[in-house]
Amino acid sequence: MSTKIMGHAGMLWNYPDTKVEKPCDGECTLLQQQAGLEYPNGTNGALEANIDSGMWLHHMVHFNQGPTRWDPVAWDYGMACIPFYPTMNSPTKSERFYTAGNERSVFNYNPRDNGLQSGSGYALKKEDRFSFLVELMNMNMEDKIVYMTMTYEYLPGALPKNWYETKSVWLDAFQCGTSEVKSPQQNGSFSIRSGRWSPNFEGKVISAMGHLHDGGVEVDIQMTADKSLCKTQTQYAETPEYIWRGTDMGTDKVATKHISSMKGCTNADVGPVELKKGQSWMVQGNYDFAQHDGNLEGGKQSEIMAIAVVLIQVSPGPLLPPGKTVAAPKAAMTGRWMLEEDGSYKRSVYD
Ligand SMILES: [Cu+2]
Repeated sequence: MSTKIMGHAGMLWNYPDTKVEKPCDGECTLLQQQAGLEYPNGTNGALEANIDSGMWLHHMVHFNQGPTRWDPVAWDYGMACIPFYPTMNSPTKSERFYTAGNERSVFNYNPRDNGLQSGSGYALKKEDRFSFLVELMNMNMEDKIVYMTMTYEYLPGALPKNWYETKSVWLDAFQCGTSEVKSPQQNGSFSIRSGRWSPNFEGKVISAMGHLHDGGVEVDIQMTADKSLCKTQTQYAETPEYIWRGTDMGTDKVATKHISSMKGCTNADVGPVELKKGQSWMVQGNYDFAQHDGNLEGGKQSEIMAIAVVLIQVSPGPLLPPGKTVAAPKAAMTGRWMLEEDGSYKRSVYD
């Protein structure tokens, strides 16, 4: 499964692809998925396009639109949720269920591996429509052709008997904005965090995936003000593909070692935990530029992120959206980090 993208020297910024092939036309159950980036014919024998050859899967968001789809967190923002626009989606008719940065995280919808007796999966329906929002970076001076790939493991047909469906919860330091936050510091350690989210459905927590930019140390996912679900730590340059060996261009300095995976919020790590109404969820991204170099643009730390997607197991059948009305645009700014005139960073007043 692939989508052809023309990469030019520089950035392909939030490219919407609304014609994404699904793994099945009718019903099937996704067990696992992972995004990737590949060259059409391989470069130096390698098919994978990664930082060692100057190609970066900066960010991708996987949307699913359909009659039973709605996005639990973006629901509170309604039409004020910007990322849904480029792909002609809306939080009341579609949901963000998968995301990846260059670390190419695996989402495991069925971690228990009990054979076919019981399990959980993201159950696709015939009416579902896939779309991607893709951001790629090419650090080479010449154009490159790469394919963004999506690899699925799935069971054909309807959700097996005694299985549960999954729902993804998207927490973000700049929820419903670009997800990109201006780094509040140029050096040392600091944190960025989202506003609080009150669950509007209930289920069992399966696992969570975190996303930070280089310089990031860990993602702390909190269920309530005094209880952390788990912390997921960044791993850097575990394989040579994640090491940049190119030369810097002026004041643009790319880090040598890049995030290659995140560890710490698997099903085994989180244990039996429930997502419940009355909790107040939050994601915090902890950064330390003294421990890990960030990427400089024009001599300054480039934009950073703190995202967590929490996978929840729910009973099969359509999960109804909450009966409340969509919030007015002003309330939709809740939790947004605002850059003040003096260069400092403050949480939005609507928080
Ligand atoms: Cu990112």
